[in-house]
Amino acid sequence: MSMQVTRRHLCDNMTTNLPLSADQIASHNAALIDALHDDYDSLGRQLARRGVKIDALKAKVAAFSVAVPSWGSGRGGTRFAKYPIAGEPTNIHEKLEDCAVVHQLSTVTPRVSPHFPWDKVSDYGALKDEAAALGLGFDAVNSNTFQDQPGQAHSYNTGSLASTLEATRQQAVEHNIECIEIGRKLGSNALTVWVGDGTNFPGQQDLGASLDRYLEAAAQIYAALPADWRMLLEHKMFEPAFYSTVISDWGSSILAAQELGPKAQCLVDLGHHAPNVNIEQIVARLHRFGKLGGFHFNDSKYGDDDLDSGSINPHQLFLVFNELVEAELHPRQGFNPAYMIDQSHNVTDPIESMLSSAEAIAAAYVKASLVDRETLHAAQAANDTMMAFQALRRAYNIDVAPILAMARMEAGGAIDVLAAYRDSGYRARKAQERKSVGVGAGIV
Ligand code: PSV
Ligand code: MN
Repeated sequence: MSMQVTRRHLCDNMTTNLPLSADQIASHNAALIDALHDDYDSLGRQLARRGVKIDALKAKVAAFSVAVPSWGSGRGGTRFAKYPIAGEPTNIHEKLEDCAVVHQLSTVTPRVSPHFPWDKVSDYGALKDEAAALGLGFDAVNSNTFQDQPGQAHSYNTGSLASTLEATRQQAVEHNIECIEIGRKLGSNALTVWVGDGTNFPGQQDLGASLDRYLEAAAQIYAALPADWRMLLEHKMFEPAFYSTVISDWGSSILAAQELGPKAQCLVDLGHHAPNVNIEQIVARLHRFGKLGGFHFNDSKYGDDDLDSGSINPHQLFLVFNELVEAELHPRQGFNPAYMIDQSHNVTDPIESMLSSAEAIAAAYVKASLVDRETLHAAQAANDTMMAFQALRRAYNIDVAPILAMARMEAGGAIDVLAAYRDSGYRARKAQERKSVGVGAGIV
């Protein structure tokens, strides 16, 4: 679930059904291997001059992983429209297959975070085996009380955990408890709870009482958590509620997590903040109080755009990882964040977007690991602002691509993930095999 977990090697005994041919990846790599060694050795010499061992960094990245969202394998669209592509997955089995392609090429995404009821099946034991045969495990399970489902007894049009209606709140609690039960069967150990509850008009609801209702309902879910599980509270400032949301920011989130208990922690989705908020400082604060539970990585220009990680502001991603590496070195009350991608791919092939994002996230982690912390801390202590800033800048400016590529290749992945994916002809094959997705609005 985190940086501490060693990446699953692709030749695992359980892995019997990989979607891409290992020979094809190897022959693709063969054409690039000499250039990679050249770049890796040159970078190794450059880093050695700074006292950094490149192989140690490579080992760090080899142990790093981030989960992919099951819903990220489809063309999400916006609330206005969705333009599906041929060969897009229409069920969890096909989504897993696509996530397996991402992991096979990137070797950095060994787990999938499922969303219910979107990913409902009748036999979760069989689904776990199916994932294992594809080289995958499951990460945090996500509940969905922000949409009505066919046949549902009570609408969420008044909210869910914070609804004024007792029966609706109860239904939302039961759904979350069902998600925990499903997650147990899948081998997960965390539940991510994001609710769309909130208001669109001043005066629509009592701001204090709605939080009371949320806390009371969330406590019932918390009580159903197995001993080794965590409940990750995801905050979001706006959308679908545009005036107030119940868990609107990291302040509300940490207050709720503190009230619920030690198994409740906060999840930071990079798109869920007010514009220009200092997210890296939020990360440091949450860690300080033992409440940093996990991440939803994505990027944005304006709001919750759900763009690919690192596509708009890779420097912010680096600064977030700078805090995470600092936290890793100084664990305080423990440090085990669940790293997940949460994106909506509107105009790209979702597999390509997840490959690109996984690389951007891993790059930010390696760059943050490259920061000379002794120099940084000494400059901070001496109030030498410029040198402290330069300690970060020097790490950020290094092109770490050869380290990532070498770690991938050694784990059975591709040196050039996008080229290998395109050469594989995977999507065109799936376009022949899979039924087409209907048009309509996407997820919010
Ligand atoms: C809400 O915007 C969110 O970030 C939550 O994580 C949801 O579960 C996910 O997106 C999918 O809609
Ligand atoms: Mn999210």
